[in-house]
Amino acid sequence: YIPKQNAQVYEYLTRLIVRLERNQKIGILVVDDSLLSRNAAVNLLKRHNFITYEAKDGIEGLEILNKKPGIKMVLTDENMPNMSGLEMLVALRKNFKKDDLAVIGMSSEGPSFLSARFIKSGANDYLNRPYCHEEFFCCVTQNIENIENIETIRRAANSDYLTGLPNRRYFFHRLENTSPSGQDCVALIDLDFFKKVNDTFGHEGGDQVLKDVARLLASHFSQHLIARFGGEEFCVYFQNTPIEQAKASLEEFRIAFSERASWINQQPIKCTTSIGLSNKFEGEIDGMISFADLALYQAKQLGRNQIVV
Ligand code: GH3
Ligand code: MG
Ligand code: MG
Ligand code: MG
Repeated sequence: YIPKQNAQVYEYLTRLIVRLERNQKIGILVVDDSLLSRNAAVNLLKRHNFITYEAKDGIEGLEILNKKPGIKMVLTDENMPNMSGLEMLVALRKNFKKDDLAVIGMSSEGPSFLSARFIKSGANDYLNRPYCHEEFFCCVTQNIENIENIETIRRAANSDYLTGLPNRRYFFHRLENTSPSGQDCVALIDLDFFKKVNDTFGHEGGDQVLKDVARLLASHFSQHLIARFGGEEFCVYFQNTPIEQAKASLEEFRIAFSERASWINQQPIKCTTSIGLSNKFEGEIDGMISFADLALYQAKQLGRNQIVV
């Protein structure tokens, strides 16, 4: 129980409680050959609810990092047998980027430029020993929060706010280094007469249909890359899928969507989709999407609510 009168203390403690709850899911690895200083750090981290892992040298540290998911931070000593902190840092940065895994260098001995060497080798921060508890927690919390903020920004940048689906940016980012194989195909899915839905049921009604179509797409094509491409246009990329198989599953989706309704103010909204599908490509994914777009245009011309390959 925290008396509400003291607003500042109240706010601070509330933030602390939220933080402690979130920490329960965050793994921190402590790498140090000295049992004494390893224990000191681990005990402090446990006090703040973190999941802790321990390693006595760089080699063991790398092993744990590759085995255990959910580690967001490594606190490492420099001087250790077998593999030093700096050597481990250079090795782990090949797989774990600075934005995903925070590394904090620690040392009590050694030259004063050790902090600079840690930072230059890819560490996020440096902590001198002996440290006071307050200093330790500030450093850990600050760096964990930086990682979490980047995660939040990345998620927001890659997904569509209304439907929660991946957006166009994410779609192309994911396929950046992919050249379509003979077995890939792509579908463009566009809602029919959607302007009329907005005109009849308002933007709120239109938004509801968009959320529903996104959910149905996600359930039908969970194995594939889906994105909201634009206003009422969606895209599915079928990797290693024969076009007949893609067409059959799109047909199932098309019928399922046309047979259900969205609801707004107890009124049903019926809607259909036109779909263009293609496996033709001229070098790049963009080319395949252009062919799917042509097919989609034909589907509209032929009367909508159908698939054209
Ligand atoms: P067609 O069958 O030829 O595709 O006709 P259409 O009416 O679906 O196509 P058109 O391109 O004329 O209209 C698309 C509409 O989608 C216009 C735009 O206001 C609406 N729209 C785009 N994004 C959103 C959105 O996020 N929410 C809502 N409610 N409407 C949107
Ligand atoms: Mg040491
Ligand atoms: Mg449309
Ligand atoms: Mg459209």
